Amino acid sequence: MEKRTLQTARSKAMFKKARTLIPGGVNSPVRAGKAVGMDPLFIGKAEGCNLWDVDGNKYIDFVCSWGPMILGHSHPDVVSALAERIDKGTSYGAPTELEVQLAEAITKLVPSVEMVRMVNSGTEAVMSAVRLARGATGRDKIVKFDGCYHGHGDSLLVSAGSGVATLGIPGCPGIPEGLACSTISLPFNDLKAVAAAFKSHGREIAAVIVEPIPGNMGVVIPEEGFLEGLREITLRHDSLLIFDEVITGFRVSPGGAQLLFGILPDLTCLGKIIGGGLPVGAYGGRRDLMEQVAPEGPIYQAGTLSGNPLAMTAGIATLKALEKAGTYRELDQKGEILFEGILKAASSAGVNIVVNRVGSMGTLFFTGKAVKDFASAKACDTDKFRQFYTRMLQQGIYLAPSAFECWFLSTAHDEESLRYAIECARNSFASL
Ligand code: KE4
Repeated sequence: MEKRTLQTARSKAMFKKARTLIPGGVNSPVRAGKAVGMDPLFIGKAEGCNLWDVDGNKYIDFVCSWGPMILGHSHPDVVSALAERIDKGTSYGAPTELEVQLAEAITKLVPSVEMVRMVNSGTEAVMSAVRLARGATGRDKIVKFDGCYHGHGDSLLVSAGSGVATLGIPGCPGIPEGLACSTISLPFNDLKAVAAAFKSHGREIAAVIVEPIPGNMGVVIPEEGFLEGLREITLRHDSLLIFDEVITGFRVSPGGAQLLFGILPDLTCLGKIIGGGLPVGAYGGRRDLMEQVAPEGPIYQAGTLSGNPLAMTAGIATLKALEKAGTYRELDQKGEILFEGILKAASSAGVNIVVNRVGSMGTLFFTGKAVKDFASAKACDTDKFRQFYTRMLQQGIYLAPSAFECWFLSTAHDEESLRYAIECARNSFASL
């Protein structure tokens, strides 16, 4: 493989200054690249499936801003909708027709969502859904799963995935013991453990929250009957089932994982794609639950910029573009081309990898064994991942700097970019 040493002087200089002003030089830890031993690149612009860093290096982007950019960057429909809206003001702190339009689109497409509240991030969506579940049931305990990440809300930063797993942070200082002990974290795909938890604490458990297809320990596929089992056991104990679809919502189907699997949770958390790259989160579900949220009901949640007109505009334009016939079949086909090609390349290089993929989200694990929960994900060879990551970046392939994240594809990734990525993977495997 021709070794291309990236010229990143401007990124380095920016990072040096950023570190004097921003913790770790980044506004979100996983971007720092600590896990792969590299300083972050500062991005100057993005278009389609490409990013350019501030030194002018071009990359094919498989991070897609950690999921939101399912149409690729600077999609013409999104850009023109924002351009048309921008001179009408950026924020009013008052209701607009736009938030009603986005709410209508979400409630039409996501099977279990009868009513929805906009917030500004996935974390806020999860925090609000958990508070609602606790308020509606009068119970305190929450069940989550090891390796699942539900944002940085206090109750959920227990045995979390994503950046917490990437940085190997054991627990997190600053979370009151009284709160942390209200969270029970169990192995994903382990219904027996769930049954045991309900046997011991059933009447205290407000809700089970789950990423229906986890993306934060890398992609892990729910085993046959696991999600159905969660639905059944929560119903039996008058607990609520919360699907955290911040990643899977509008990613794996027009109605998320709940449409794909035909399971109706009581509450759903959304984010990423519904903002089209601008800050949007949302939580919604059964009307009888959502009507307990202020000002309709007593459970308080609020936000200065919730329903922001520009964010709504980008979200509406994104969901509209995703309605194009065949979009999800095309995304799935692209995912298959990419990961089948990478599997073949690894096999011919004698490198053991496992790929877990659903549609246009997937993860490559350096292991010869199945990856079905956090323990098996953590057992993978992260050192090999680090080497692979570096070699891919040197060839112009931009991956998440963590073994515990997803590769995301967009409608902007064309056959040529996928073939090139496979070629780069072949070169990288050969030099491992
Ligand atoms: P945000 O608060 O970052 O918008 O969403 C939190 C969140 C909630 N639920 C799920 C399933 C999520 O994946 C996330 C955030 N995802 C991570 C990456 N896997 C965001 C990247 C980052 O932290 O910078």
